Amino acid sequence: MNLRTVLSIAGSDSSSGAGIQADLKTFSSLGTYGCTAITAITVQNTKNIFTVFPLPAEIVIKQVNSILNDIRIDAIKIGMVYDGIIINKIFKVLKNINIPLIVDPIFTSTSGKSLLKSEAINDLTKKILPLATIITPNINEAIQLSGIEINTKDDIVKSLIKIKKLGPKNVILKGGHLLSGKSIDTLIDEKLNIIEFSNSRIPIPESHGSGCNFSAALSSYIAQGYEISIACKFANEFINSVLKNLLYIGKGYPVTDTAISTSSSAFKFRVIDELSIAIKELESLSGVGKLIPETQSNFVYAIPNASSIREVAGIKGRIVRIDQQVKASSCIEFGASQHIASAVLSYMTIDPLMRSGFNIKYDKKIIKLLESFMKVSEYDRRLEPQKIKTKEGYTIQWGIKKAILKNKWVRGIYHKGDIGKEPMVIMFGHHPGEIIEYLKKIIEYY
Ligand code: PXL
Repeated sequence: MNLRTVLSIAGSDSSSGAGIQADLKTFSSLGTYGCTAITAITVQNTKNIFTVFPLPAEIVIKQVNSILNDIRIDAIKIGMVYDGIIINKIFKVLKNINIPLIVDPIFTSTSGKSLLKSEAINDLTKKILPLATIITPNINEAIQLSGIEINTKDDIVKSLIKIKKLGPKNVILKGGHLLSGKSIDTLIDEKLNIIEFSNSRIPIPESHGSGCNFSAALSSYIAQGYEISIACKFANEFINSVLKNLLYIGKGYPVTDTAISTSSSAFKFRVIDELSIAIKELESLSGVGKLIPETQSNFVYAIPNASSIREVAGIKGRIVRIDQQVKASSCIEFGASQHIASAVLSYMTIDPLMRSGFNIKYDKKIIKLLESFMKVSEYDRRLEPQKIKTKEGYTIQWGIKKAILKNKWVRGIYHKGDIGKEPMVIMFGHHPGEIIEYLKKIIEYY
């Protein structure tokens, strides 16, 4: 693999929402290799930053040099630098090298803690900003750098022009903090063109780490060789997609975790792959047809840690009976199944590994066969409390939990129906391949 690389010079965040930890996750998510030089260790959680412990400047520089002397670095990102001594040493190294430099001018944290000593602001502005290929202030940082209050689009442009005069080749002002209907990032490029990147603003509370993730994504795209305006557009789109998956991992600010967002996309790919293999095998089995209920079947598979139907893949339409065999009536899609997906999601609240499900018809002989090789449990739909019955989709959740409480580790759960409701069995497995194995056993003796 011919990987592009980014060196991040930044602070450590023990809660991993921002700083070095966030940078590394974003670099990897976007297919770049991240190296680090840690400037300071922060003691923090999602609520607050308790301590900032700067490392000796020589140690910071030794980290930078050890990387630059060994690895070809395609972009350098600067985040929290904290004090003037560190900034001056970084300046001495960077002024002699010609690698794209992305600077996130970090002054304070979301929670309001100072991340740059006030006497060091001048050093950052005078020494580091003139070396930058691009700098990525948010609204507050832009106000501080330009001295211009920002209330309107005009103010943004005025502020950008003033910041550009400090020496960076390009400036992108992140608009996430602007309380309008849209999140607009505004770029002033080398030729003084003003370019806007807009995305519908996601109505979210203040989050921790989105600024670091934006500049880390921008650094990755620049390292990969994209020109500045394209890299900005991609970074804007990336952050917008990540903000849809805010994580309430602690008791304070939600965090943005770019690696979790990317791994859930990867899980989706694997789930579709495994489910489609299982469905091919299902369609090749002779004798499955007679197990299909009147209301037909669905075969579902959830991604790890799924909590909504959109995270459970199933067959759009149903699996239909054709004589002795079955056929999927359409393709695999996330969110395609209501009923069987809800059953699996309910099971997953008790055992998160039980991610696959398939329903077959109920008869006494099938239950006997199932009981010969798996644990089976039942629930009685007629005993369902009235207030649950009237809520669409809740019966199955109630029933599955009831059946599991009766008999732990069950793989088969059935009910004998209710007025207008066909009796049904649902088989559960860790993955769809297990369910295919159950089906083969049933067919053999049924
Ligand atoms: O989001 C700015 C930031 C950068 N770096 C570190 C941080 C923070 C915010 O808390 O802790 C280490």
